[in-house]
Amino acid sequence: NNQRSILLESSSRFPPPPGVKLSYGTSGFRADASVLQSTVFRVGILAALRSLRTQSVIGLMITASHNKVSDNGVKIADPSGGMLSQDWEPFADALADAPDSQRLLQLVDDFVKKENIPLEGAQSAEILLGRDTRPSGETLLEAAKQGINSIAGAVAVDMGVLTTPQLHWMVRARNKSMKATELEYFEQLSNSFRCLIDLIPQGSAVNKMNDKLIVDGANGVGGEKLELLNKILNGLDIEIRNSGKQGVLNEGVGADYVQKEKVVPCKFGPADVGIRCASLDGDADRLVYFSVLSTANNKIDLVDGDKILSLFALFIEEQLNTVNKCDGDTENKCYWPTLGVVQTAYANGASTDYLKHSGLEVVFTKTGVKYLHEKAAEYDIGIYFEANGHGTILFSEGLLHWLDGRNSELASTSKGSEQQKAALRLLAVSKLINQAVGDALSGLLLVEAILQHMGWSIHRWNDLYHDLPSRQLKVKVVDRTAIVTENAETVVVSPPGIQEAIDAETAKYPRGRCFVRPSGTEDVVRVYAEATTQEAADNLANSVAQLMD
Ligand code: NG1
Ligand code: ZN
Repeated sequence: NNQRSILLESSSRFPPPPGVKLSYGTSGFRADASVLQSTVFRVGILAALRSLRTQSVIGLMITASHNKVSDNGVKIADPSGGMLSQDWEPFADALADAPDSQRLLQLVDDFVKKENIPLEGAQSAEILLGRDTRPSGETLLEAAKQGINSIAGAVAVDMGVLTTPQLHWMVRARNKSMKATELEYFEQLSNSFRCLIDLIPQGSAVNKMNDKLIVDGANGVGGEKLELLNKILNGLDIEIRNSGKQGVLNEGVGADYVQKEKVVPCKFGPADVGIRCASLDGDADRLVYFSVLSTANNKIDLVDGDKILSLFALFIEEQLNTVNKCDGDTENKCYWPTLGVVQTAYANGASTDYLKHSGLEVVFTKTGVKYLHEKAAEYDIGIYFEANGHGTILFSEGLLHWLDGRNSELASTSKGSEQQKAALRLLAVSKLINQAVGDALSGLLLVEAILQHMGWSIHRWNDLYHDLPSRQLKVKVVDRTAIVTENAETVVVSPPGIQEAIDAETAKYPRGRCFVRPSGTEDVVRVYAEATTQEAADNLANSVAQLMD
């Protein structure tokens, strides 16, 4: 019939390159841009089917984040704005892998039956498309459109160049029947930021804090968007460097570079010593802070995702305690929401100790935002961050409802009280922080608001705890899938004997901690080691790396 012949015809125009096998990893499909046409076309088909199946708006983002500029990638945003549901990932792999149009058609046929997808009905599907600033993005976006258009009733809406979190936010907003343009996104961020600033307690050292923030935009989309947002913000002095295409995307710049290498990014130098600086990654879903050190050349004090998490957790906990202050008022319906903090094994041990000592509940998941997000969603307020700066705060509907009620009640009994202000602050945070996915721009505004609230400099913040020295290594092995881990990737269960050998090495170092796992995005095994001195961390990592051969 008609649908079949359209699919056959269009897919024959996007033959898969021979010998390329891709899989939908923790960040969708990623590869050298030159081999991605066929995959992106097919992900267009997948997005259309997902939209028909869920009867919701779906997102398709073309980006390779912090990877080099010649790479690209594609990933799907589900109706909630989160990552594609994990039970569709095998279908994504199979689609990308189909050797020819006939086999592709067969796969689609079978899947449509299995999932009961209303194909060729009166149903319609809508897919929002976004891409980062990579030059290959334009033609890949065209391939995605053709994939979408080969499914009857599916409509592709090109939202242009966006950060990954902007696209996820738009998908989420559309499915809540809200307007979802870039302007609405910027307005929500700037209004909720303003709200937090207006609620800063009298006497906070606000003026001292009104100093400049310098942001490294990774020569990508994040800097460009921050420039636009900055025009409608007030209460912040931001200078943006490495914005748009000033230099090569991610080369010597960006959050991944700064966090992994712990060095000063391009266009930053001695003149910036002591100033509060931040760095975004290539698609602006990661954020780290740093300050340039005066002493050694090229060295920085890194304020990573763990420390952003700690700052957020501290602030949220303080506000929750204030909202619930009972003031001897027996009528007061005190309700203690569950607050959970989610980390991975890459979180610095000092951060975990700090969070636990602060009385917070800390849980661990496997590496990959989809796992952290899922876990955080189990709490009334769940805060998650990877050490590399990807994370956000999730608020349950129930909690937001309770906060709304509490706020109205307090507005009539004790308007302007600290309790009411704390409720308003939490509501503002829920609007400022991106509930769909980690977002460097909204994260940055929340950090800035909290630092002003506390009257803290970046140095005061960085002193919350001191990172244990750590070392990360990559090891090339014949078959990385031979390494099987458990317990949030902290224990190797196969091959036998490896974990015992790692334990024996680790035991040689005071406060030593070490784990290995196969990377989900590169063909390597990653080794992470931590100890009380840099030399010890290096030695531990090196000796465990040798065990991998
Ligand atoms: P892999 O390659 O699986 O370690 C990396 C990051 C993750 C996550 C993903 C997705 C590290 C150690 N790993 O995963 O945290 O960001 O990429 O982009 O940073
Ligand atoms: Zn990214």
